[in-house]
Amino acid sequence: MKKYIELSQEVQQAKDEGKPIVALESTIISHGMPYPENVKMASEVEQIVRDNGAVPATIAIMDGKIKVGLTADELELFGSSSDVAKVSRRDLPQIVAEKKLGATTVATTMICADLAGIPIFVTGGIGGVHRGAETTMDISADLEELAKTDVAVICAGAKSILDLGLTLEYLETKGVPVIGYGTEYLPAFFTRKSEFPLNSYTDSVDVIAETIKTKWDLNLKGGAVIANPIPEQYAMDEDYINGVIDQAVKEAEEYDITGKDSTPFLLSKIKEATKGKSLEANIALVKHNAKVGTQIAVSYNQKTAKVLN
Ligand code: PSU
Ligand code: MN
Repeated sequence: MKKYIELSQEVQQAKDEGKPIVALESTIISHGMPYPENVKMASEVEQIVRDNGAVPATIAIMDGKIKVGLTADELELFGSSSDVAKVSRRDLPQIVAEKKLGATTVATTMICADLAGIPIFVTGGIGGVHRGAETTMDISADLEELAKTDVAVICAGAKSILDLGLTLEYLETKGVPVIGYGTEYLPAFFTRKSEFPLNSYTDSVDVIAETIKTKWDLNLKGGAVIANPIPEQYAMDEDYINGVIDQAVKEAEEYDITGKDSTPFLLSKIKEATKGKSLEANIALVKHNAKVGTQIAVSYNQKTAKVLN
């Protein structure tokens, strides 16, 4: 196992010193945003993590290794290369074995973070049950991962490219807590709320950290979703963005886009149709998640710190 994992110096040192670490995914960089905005976003998010008292660990696959913590040059490579595979749980062994460049999805980032002993992970949005899944069966591997891997994911909910109601139902079935941070409704990524109420919400990062810790203390396997709404000033008009998303979903059907291509296709269509406005919102919400997620990581770290003497 160990031979496949390579921690950056910064991450290794943080581990040795018992400092809080925040995992970050790389599919959002390679397949979720265009170059060069993606690289700029990634390095700014890393800095926000540092400024709030933790160490960032962006995760990606390279040279037959799971890299936990990337250098600036590696971030640039993953952001600018057109030759990066989108790696979900299914794809991980092949991309590692073939020593290809791979960007990790939420599911795979959870797997790798868990292997590296990092329980807190920040991203933009999770995958979920796609609209029409009752016939296509397109359900992101992210949900199954949340069911079984002990990593908490801080996100801005999920985009309404998905069926948000079914996504919540799936998470409930699998016993995955979805905790609203400062909201009683599931945030819909570009907008602060959806029509779906959450049964768990709080305004306190300490309560979130305590809840996650309690879950794992009780031996309840699996992750948690911490849903943090986009800051008000970046939120998009609900009718407008939903119209754009409906159109993108229709085009995906027309072009018969399926499988792992579906989410990246929809994201790039939305960006095109909003003339970059959606990208701006996307970047703002990831940065906000980085701040809140780091506060959770710091709190969690204090609660679980080994007493050193
Ligand atoms: N949603 C976004 N931006 C993203 C993704 C989802 O708003 O970049 C990425 C994440 O990496 C997520 C993946 O894990 O897409 C889900 O892909 P799929 O639906 O193929 O499981
Ligand atoms: Mn899918």
